[in-house]
Amino acid sequence: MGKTIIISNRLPLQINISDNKIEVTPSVGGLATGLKSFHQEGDSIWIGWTGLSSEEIPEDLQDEVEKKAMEQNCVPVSLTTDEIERFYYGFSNRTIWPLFHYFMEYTEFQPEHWEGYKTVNKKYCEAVVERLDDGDTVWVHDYQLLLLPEMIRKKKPNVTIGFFNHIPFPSYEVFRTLPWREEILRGMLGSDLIGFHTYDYERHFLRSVNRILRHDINFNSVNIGNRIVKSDSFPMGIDYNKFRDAALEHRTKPRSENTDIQKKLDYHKYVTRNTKLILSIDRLDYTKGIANRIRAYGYFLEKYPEYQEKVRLIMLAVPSRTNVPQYQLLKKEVDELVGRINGKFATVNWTPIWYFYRSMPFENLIDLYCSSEVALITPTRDGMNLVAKEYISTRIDNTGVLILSEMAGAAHELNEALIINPNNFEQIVDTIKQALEMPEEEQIRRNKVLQRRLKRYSVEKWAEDFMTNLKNTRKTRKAFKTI
Ligand code: GDG
Repeated sequence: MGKTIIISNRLPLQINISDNKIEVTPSVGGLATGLKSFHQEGDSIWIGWTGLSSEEIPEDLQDEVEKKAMEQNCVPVSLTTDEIERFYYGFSNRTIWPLFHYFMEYTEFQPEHWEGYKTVNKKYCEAVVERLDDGDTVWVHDYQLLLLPEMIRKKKPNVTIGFFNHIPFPSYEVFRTLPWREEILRGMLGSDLIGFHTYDYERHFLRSVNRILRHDINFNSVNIGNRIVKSDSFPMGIDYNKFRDAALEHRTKPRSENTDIQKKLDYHKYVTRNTKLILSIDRLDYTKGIANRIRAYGYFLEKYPEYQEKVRLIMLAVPSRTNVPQYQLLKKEVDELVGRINGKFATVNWTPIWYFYRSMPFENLIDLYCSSEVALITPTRDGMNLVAKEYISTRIDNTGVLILSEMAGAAHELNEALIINPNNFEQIVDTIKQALEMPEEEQIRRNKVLQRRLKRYSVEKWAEDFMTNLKNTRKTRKAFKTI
C-alpha cells in the first residue's frame, strides 16, 4: 500500500508573515475535513499553493515556510506574481471558470494565459513527481489543474490517479468553443477515475470526450486504447456533525456570551416584532445570481407590500477574485442595488437589506444560519453549493425553508427544498412568499428528510466513496492488461 498525495490549487493552510515571523495555521474548509483521514495517513501529503506569491515571502524565510508547512504534511508550490496572474486570475478564472458556468460573454481566450496555465500545471507536476513512488495514489482537485493527471501519468505510468471537478462541466456545445479543448480533455484523461458532483456534468464530459477525441464510451468507461478511464458522480457533502454541534452549542449558549452579531439580530427581531430573516451567503461571484436575487427581493417588497417591515434580507457577500474586472463590476452593481432598494423602502424602524461585504468567522456564520427563517440561494450555475446544505444542517428544531436554484448541483439531492429557476422572477417572488407562510409542520417534515440525507452522505463519506472507487480501478487496470 503506497501513500496518498492530494493536490489542490490552494493548501489547506493560512500563512501570515509579519515582522519577519511566520505563522502557519491549518484552514479547515470542507475539502480538508473530508480528506483528513487520507491526509493524515502514514506519509501522505498535500501539495498546493500557499496563497502568497514568491515575491511576498522574503528569501531568507522561504525554507522556514516549507518547514512549517511540512509539519502539517503540506508541500508548498511556489508561484511568482506573473504566474499567478496568468494561471490563476487568467486562464483559471477568466477562461475555465466563466466557460464552465456558461458565461460565454465573460470567457477570454488568451494564448498567454494558456501558456501560464501549462507552465504552472507543470510546476505542480514536478512537485508531485519528486515525491511519488509506484503504487502511490494521487487525488487531483479542480479546474485549475485539469492538465495535471496526464502530466503525472507520462512521468509515472504506474500510479493510481483520481481527479475531481468541483465546478459544473458544460455541455459539449459550450465546451467545444475552447481553443484548447483537446488538451484539456487529454489532461483529465490521464486519470483512472474522474469524479463530478452530478450525473449531468459527467454525461457532458463523456459526450465531449466522444465528440472531440472520438474515444469509445461504454456507459461510464472511456477506452483510450491502452487504458480504461472511469467516470462517476460523487455529490460532495458537508461536515454534518461540525455544523450540527455548532448549532447545538449556539442554542444552549447563555445570552451574555452571544456574539455581537447575534445580539444585534436578537435586538432587531425584538424591536421590529419578529421580522423574519431571509439569508443570502456566497462569495461575490457572478455565477451566484446575487444581483438578480436582490432585484427579485425588491420586486417582492413591491408586489407584496404587506411584507414591508416584516422581512429583512441579510446578505453576506465574501470578497473574491477582486483582480478580475467582472468581479469589480459586480461589486459596483450589488452596492448600487442594495443602496437603491434600501433607499426606496427603508423606514425609520427598518432597513430592508443588511449587507456585509466581508468574510465572517465561523461562529458568525452559524449565528446567521440559526437565526434565519429562510435561505435564498439562487445561482445561475453552481457545481454543488455547500451553503444550502450547511443551512439545513444547522436547523436544530427542524424549522426553516430553503429556496434553492435548480441550477445548483445541490438541487439534485435536496428535492424537499423549494426549487426555483433563477431566471424566473415571478417564481422567485412567489416562492419567497410561500416560504414565509409555510406552516411549521411542513417545514419540519421537509427538513427532517433533508437532514437525514445530509447526515448519511457527509463529506467524509464522499471522500471515502471516491477513494474506494479509485482504488478499485487498479483491479480493472490489471484485468485490462491481461486481455
Ligand atoms: C466551489 C463550487 C462547490 C462562505 N462565506 C463564509 C464562509 N463560507 C463558506 C461556506 C461554504 C463555502 O464557504 C462556500 O462553498 P460553496 O459550495 O457554497 O461555493 P464555492 O466557494 O463557489 O465552491 C461549489 C464547492 O466548490 C465544493 O465542491 O459546492 O459549487 O463553486 O462552506 O460555509 N466561511 C466562513 N466565513 C464566511 O464569511 N468562515
